[in-house]
Amino acid sequence: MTPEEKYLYDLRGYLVLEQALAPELIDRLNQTIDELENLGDEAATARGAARAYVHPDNVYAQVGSGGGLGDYYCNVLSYGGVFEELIDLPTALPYVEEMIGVPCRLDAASFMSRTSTGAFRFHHGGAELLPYSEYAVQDGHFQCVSVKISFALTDVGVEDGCLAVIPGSHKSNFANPLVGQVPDPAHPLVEPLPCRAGDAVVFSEDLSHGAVENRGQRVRRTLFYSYAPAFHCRWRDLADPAAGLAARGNERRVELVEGPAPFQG
Ligand SMILES: O=C(O)CCC(=O)C(=O)O
Repeated sequence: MTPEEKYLYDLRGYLVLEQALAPELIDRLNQTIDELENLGDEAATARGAARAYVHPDNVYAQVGSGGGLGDYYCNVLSYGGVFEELIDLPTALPYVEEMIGVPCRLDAASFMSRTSTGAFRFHHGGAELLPYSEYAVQDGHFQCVSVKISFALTDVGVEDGCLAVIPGSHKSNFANPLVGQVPDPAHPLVEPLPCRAGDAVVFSEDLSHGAVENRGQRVRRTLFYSYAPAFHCRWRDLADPAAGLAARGNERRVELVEGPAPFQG
């Protein structure tokens, strides 16, 4: 990270990496998702890409009404294929490693599809002590406990329900009045982060974040990859790899998925 990137990440709690995904990689990711979406639920599950549909009683999600498959998340690592290329992406991983500051691992990866009227309410950044997401700096080095990357697979304007954050909230010491609310892009505390397909937002999970309502007709496609210090466990089955990962011979990917030895030296 450059001195300016360090300063900005510390100040705001996130960095935008423009065009972190090459156009041909975006195409292959979207083609794979198209293929999976053409499968029924059972067939997708059999391929390792089980879909979890968002239900109206979800505490954080406002369910979209855009038709098609509706709003859902799905595992991507247990499918494998092109999604494995993002585990150790050279344009993004070095940022994560520096933000975590100790041996780290992937603890979750998922795909999210959100349709018209869908949104995600603000969470975190409310001065709570969350052992799984604390933002910290020690002796001039980041020691973040959870760093997430949101990869845009489609262009996402504010009207398409982009990610929204409250910059600086990862360091706040008072209750966050906006937690639990759908981000209002016009609110002075809220910063919507419109992206082009291929852009990545790297953020501390401690930052208050959510997504503004999708008021357009386009489906928003996003991949989330989440990293943590090596001593963390995985989020449920969200980082379970597809069979044969080790045999595919990329040691760094295997190490990030298995988790390196947490205490070295
Ligand atoms: O939709 C987004 O960009 C945010 C989603 C999110 O924060 C989450 O799924 O935890």
